[in-house]
Amino acid sequence: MLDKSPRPSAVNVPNDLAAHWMPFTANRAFKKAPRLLAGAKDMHYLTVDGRKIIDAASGMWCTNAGHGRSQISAAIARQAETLDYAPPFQFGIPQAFELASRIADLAPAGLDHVFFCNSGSEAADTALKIALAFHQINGQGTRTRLIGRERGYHGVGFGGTSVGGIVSNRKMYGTLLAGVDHLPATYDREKQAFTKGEPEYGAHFADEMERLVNLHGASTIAAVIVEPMAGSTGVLPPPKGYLKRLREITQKHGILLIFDEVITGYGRLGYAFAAERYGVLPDMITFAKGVTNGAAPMGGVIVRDTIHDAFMSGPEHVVELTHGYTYSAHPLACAAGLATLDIYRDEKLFERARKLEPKFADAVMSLKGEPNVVDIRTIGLTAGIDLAPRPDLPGKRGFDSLNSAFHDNDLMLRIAGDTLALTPPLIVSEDQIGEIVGKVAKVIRAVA
Ligand code: PXG
Repeated sequence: MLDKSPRPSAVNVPNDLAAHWMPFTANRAFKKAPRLLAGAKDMHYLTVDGRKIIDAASGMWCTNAGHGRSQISAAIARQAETLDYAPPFQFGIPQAFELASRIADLAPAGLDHVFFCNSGSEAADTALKIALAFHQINGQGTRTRLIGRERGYHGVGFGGTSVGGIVSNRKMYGTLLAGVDHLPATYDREKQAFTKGEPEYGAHFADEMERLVNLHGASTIAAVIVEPMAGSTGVLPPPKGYLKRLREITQKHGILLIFDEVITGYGRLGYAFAAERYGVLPDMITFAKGVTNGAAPMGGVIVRDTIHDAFMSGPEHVVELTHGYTYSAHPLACAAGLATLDIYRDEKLFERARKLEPKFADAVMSLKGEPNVVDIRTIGLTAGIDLAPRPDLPGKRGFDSLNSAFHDNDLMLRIAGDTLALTPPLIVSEDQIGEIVGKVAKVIRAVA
């Protein structure tokens, strides 16, 4: 039970929730009306007051196989009993090598090596550092510029924040990394509104990469990082042909292309990775979240053999890449990852997402015409629903939706400003899709 005993607190809250400064949360509002979770099973969370709420967010884009998978928790427990921790520098555990091989097998051919870390943020920073180091050992040390994209999200490290394209995440943190530039976002509501899947309009946004090359010089640019589908800023599917064109331009100029697949990896778009869906081979793929079904923190970077191999020279006793984390390839995360990949394979969850995609898209698109709905985008088992902002209060209608969903409609969704994001576990049934969409309609009416 929640301890409600009075304690001195720095802020005026109704209970003892003061000490925990919550991440990316409106803390004062939360502590006045907490959204507290106590359990989870399959498609549902259980609240501390005993309500069962349907999870239309996979927690936070993590639990693609649904909650409370005993195969995963048993694997973690077994691993904790057998080998709780092992140093990942200069020592190894078999599970880390096995998991890396399994992940490389799922990735497109040529992406054969996996560097482990603990989160999507670390994965982004790791990929950017590998890109810089690669050019240096490849004799092209002038390639130091990093290119991101407006409305991109690559976590909260200084690297990821710098290449990220969300002003509120950037503006408080000084000058960030030097030498970073951004592509424009790929969204144009007038031309794309209410599209299922990849919009026809917008491949030309990739040509902006040529403009950046002309501005800065190809010999100064190390890498471009993009999410194949921008998730955090409200589900922006890539325009048809956009990613292919970005690949062609980067390849022509010797610039590495990094796909941030923290959200799109492990089935969200119906494939192991979006790179497969789009038939585009990047130089690196970052992943996190779904790799362990959210049950243990883990992230990583899948690297092209040519890049990896370039590091494997020099005296053999010398560390080839001076980078890594105390918890890289943590035993509990490796155990969770192996059990998770078993479930994805045995239950064919990526294929399931692919099959459900048209039904999911039709169901969500039926919300067109509800009050204040100005756009709906769907892709894989994910959708973004844009609500018109309340006058002079951007983000308030979205925030009210989160609360209406949780407190009044037994629904968990994600919000990005005034956009509602739906991204249910891939085990969701057709009936449950209908239930979720019905609840979302009620939420939208409640905040009208
Ligand atoms: N890259 C991408 C594409 C992400 O979506 C990260 C990196 C950072 O991962 P970590 O593990 O460091 O948080 C993310 C994280 C949302 C939401 O509501 C999305 C994320 C995190 C929190 C909320 O859309 N994505």
